[in-house]
Amino acid sequence: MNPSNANLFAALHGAFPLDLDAVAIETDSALLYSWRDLERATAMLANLLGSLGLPDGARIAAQVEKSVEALLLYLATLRAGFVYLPLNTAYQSAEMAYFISNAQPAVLVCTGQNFGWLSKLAFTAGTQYVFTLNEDRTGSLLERAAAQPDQHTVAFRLADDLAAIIYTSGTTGRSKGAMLTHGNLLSNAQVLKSYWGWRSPAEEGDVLLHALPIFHVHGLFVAIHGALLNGSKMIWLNQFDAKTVIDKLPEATVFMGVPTLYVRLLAEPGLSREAARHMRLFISGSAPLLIETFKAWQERTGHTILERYGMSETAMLTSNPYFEAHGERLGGTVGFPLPGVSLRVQDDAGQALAGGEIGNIEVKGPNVFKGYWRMPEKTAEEFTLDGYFKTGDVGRIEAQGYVTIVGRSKDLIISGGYNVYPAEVEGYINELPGVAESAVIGVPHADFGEVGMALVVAKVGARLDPDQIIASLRATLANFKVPKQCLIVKELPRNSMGKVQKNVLRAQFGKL
Ligand code: MLC
Ligand code: AMP
Repeated sequence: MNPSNANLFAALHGAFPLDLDAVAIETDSALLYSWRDLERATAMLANLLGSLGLPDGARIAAQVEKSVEALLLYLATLRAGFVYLPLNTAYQSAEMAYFISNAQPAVLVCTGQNFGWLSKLAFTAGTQYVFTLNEDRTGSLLERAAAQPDQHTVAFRLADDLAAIIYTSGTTGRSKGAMLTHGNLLSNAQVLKSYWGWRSPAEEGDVLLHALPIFHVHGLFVAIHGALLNGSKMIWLNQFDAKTVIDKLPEATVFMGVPTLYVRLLAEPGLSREAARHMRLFISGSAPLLIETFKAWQERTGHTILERYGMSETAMLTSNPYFEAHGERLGGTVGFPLPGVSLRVQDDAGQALAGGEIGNIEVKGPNVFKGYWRMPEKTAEEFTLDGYFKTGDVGRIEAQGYVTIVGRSKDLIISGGYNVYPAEVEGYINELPGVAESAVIGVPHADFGEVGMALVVAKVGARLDPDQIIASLRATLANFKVPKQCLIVKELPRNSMGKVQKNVLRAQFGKL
């Protein structure tokens, strides 16, 4: 028997409602896209990609502002069977140079404003085509696609074929591309569809209020696949703005955010039970949700936020229950392993720990990625001999099965839902003139949850200016990676092995 088409787009497309003229996406600037528009536009873009003579497995990289057209490019890439590579718009030239040289995309789509330097960079690295796409729907990508037919047969793909590469920074400072397959993404989306009780358009259909960036797992996969696989309308905000979200809540039923979005919404007097009356579900993830935020949200809106836990390498792993029959939604926990996900807690020697004991979280399941792009050794290091992926998160499993994350074994700062690897930032600081060494630590922050602080030691006889260090980093690194504070210190505390004791630094400087 021939295998069926496991292309993720085929499943999303199969879930489009019968009424193709119904609204699929409504933007905050009152643009309406019907399901037919999605169908035709993805066909035209897929035909454009297909007309370029690209080899199987070609990467289509995009560094563009959030827009519905950027979403269409993602869907068209799946449809045409290529591999999507989304890149945060905050990335600067050195970061982009690395991603492009490492991923070697055949096509790069960027904003018109960045075309000059990015196309030079991409062509030098062997990229064949560079198109532009702007927030206002101008640019060569759509111009070229407009001449293409609006019919397209979805490319045949196996579940194990690559659908996307998501770069996540590494503990050594070099980013790694997590390779996600059609099967990884579809299985995860299907599990979440039933676990979170998505309501079909035939009943009182769900409407997703989409306010997250679309270059990471949360906004691109969890939110978008959720809505599309359910044939649900999306209200689309190109940027997060707390007031606009509150204005739109009465038209929506589902909202997903990182904790910072909930903190900012709580700061708005307009957030009330009345504003959230129509909502069915608020979901939080990507970073720890403080119990104060969880409780404040319950008090102000009457809704209990559902917290879940995931990673770029694995998509979603655990979730608090939606249905009462599955249990209570417990603040401070990330809920239960999702159906199909096997999650265990081990000690450093690889021995299973009893319930309630704190250790390393390891996972296995159809959602777990295929490996790091062109890094077989790194991939092998991150898996156990019996095939579990080492998340780098530290936690415990409570008696009733709830998972709690208590920390991380990886040296990582999560700031406003974005990951910052201290090693990468320290690498740049250490190259600055007059710097002997540095340590970047995460310190608590009311808005972003956690932010970076740099502690820098000067070379003998050198004088360092903290503002100058911050200014230099701003010119090189994505803005969210730049430490919010820099202090010059005499020395860094070290243990007997010579390793910098970041816990000591956090205890000393964390409250500043
Ligand atoms: C912006 N800034 C940040 C920051 N975002 N600093 C630290 N951390 C962040 N996350 C800084 C900018 O550098 C700038 O500083 C100032 O804040 C204002 O910038 P802005 O662009 O106006 O900020 P804003 O638009 O308000 O963005 C904040 C935000 C955004 C919270 C809306 O960060 C965001 O959308 N975060 C969501 C990230 C996300 O989707 N993560 C999911 C990863 S997937 P200055 O000094 O220049 O003024 C994942 C897996 C999973 O983790 O489980 O989901
Ligand atoms: P990323 O590499 O951007 O995919 O980030 C994944 C990391 O985010 C995980 O390894 C966790 O450390 C963290 N994370 C995601 N969701 C949660 C959550 N609900 N609570 C705590 N940490 C989380």
